[in-house]
Amino acid sequence: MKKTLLSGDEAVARGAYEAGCLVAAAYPGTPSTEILEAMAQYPEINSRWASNEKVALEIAGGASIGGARALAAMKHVGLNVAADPLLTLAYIGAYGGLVVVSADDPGCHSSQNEQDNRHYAVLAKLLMLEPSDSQECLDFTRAAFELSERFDTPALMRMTTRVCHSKGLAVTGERNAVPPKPYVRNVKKNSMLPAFARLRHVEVEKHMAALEDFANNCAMNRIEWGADKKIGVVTSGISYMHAREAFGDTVSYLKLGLTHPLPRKLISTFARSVDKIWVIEEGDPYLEDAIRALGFDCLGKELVPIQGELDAGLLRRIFLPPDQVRPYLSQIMPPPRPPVLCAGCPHRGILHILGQHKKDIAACGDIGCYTLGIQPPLEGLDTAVCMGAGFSGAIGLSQAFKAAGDSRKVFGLMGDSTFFHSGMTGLADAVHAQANVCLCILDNSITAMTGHQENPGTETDLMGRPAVRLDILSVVKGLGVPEDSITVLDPLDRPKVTEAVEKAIKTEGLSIIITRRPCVLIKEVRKSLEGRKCQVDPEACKKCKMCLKVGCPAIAFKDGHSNIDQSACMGCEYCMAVCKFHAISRVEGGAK
Ligand SMILES: Cc1ncc(C[n+]2csc(CCOP(=O)(O)OP(=O)(O)O)c2C)c(N)n1
Repeated sequence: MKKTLLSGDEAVARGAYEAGCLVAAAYPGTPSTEILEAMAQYPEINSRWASNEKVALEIAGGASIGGARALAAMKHVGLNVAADPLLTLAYIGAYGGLVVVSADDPGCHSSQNEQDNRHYAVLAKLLMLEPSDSQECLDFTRAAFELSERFDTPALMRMTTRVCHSKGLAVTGERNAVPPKPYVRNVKKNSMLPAFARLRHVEVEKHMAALEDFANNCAMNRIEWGADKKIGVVTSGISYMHAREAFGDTVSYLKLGLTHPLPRKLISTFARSVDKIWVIEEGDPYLEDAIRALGFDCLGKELVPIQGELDAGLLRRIFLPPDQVRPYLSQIMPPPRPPVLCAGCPHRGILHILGQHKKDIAACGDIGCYTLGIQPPLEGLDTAVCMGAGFSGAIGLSQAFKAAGDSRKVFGLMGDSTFFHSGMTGLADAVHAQANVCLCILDNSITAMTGHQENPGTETDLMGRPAVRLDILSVVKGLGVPEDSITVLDPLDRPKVTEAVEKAIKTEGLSIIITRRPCVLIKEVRKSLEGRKCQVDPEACKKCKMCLKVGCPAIAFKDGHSNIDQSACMGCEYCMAVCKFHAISRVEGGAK
């Protein structure tokens, strides 16, 4: 028996490895990213970053149809992108076990919403498992592959940030090298034409009924009796850990691990055995609604918040009398530190210039590091909705402006990874509709915000294999944008970016700006910049604070003038281009 310290994400990867998974695909997104990064360490599994979550799930679905055990992982909003194949793969079922991991983000640590993806299990009619710790992540993933094949359904592993990122000891096992099943052409099962889909739906309902019987009796759903039966807590996932920490053995628990289909018999047995039911769950009243539908009264969302995360201290404050609540939080809180673009970030240049033109333009942003350019002092963007909306939203906004007689030019911005994820389709529409927009692709040669994952624009893939690098300029031209409407430039070249933006404002119709400069945190880039620093001459500084407007974390106003923190400065020199008084210079002796 070997115990290993694993995060929940690493434990899912280990569980998939042990279950004999052969194919894995994902699109990065916190808190799910580390699952595929960990899977890439097992050469037995063909792991890759897909260009988006729909593609990832379709790759895994194809592998399952081909008889191989397969996994697709994504963050919660990624499941929206993958929802189309998800709901139909539920009808096709699983020949090779098919596991879909959704990592939800209660509290929006790094997401644009707090959606509770347990609803997807209901909507798509899927088996759903909710692990509470790393051991369960490993064990449940192994079980998910087996149950997926046994009940002919994709299995949804629903995790949340604290389960994904907390580390715990997990007992690891050997790999069960399940060979792929022989491929069988079976159009009635694998082609969801209406006539076949109607028949498959009947099967899906049968599988769900059989799964509910299983859920009522499986070890993943268990009653843990406490000191007495006055209070019965119904809970799942991380909420179980918080409840245990808050109440220990003073209450009884119904700990649910297989949460779709819900074990209604088991819930009823538990509910009848206790005097009062507390439902402790993050997010929506998923368990609570089911309990009420069974005719039991309970305490849930009238006390437990729908928004944000739970913790043991919060649960004690909610459920225990004040004299039993001991202080739980530290009295000293760290000062708030809102996220900002890194020192030397190439996106800073174009965002700064767009911000300076904010009266003449509106700019639709997207999801990536550049989203940080919405906030002061940059204020270079007006909107952020979802991946891809930077381009398609710009088309709609420009049409609204036209209808309103508003002459402002609309810009749309996104990064290279987002362009491959869901920007190319928006661009196709912009070309087709002859939209009056300027669309900007901020190519920093990597998927930066989630921690530098490969994408179709990189020369290697997740497993370090050589890959075909797609050239964004060629893609843009291939989608029908004439060469004279495209400007390629360095985003920190202030005069050129200013000229390109001002030209786009004056030009009617579609124009494209592609900015090219690699993320400053890429190891080789960082190394090449070693020793490159800028400094302020206090005598020459006129205290105009223009350099502070670029929002660089290395620049601060101290001792009556601007200062550059040498330990943070990356020597990008954008502040030098902004200072009208030439008070900023390169530190002599630094690398050129
Ligand atoms: C549908 C969806 N999938 C994944 C994410 C997570 N995510 C946020 S930003 C980002 C990367 C964006 O990369 P890129 O467009 O290249 O911009 P960069 O961060 O490199 O500037 C990802 C994957 C998300 N928010 N939504």
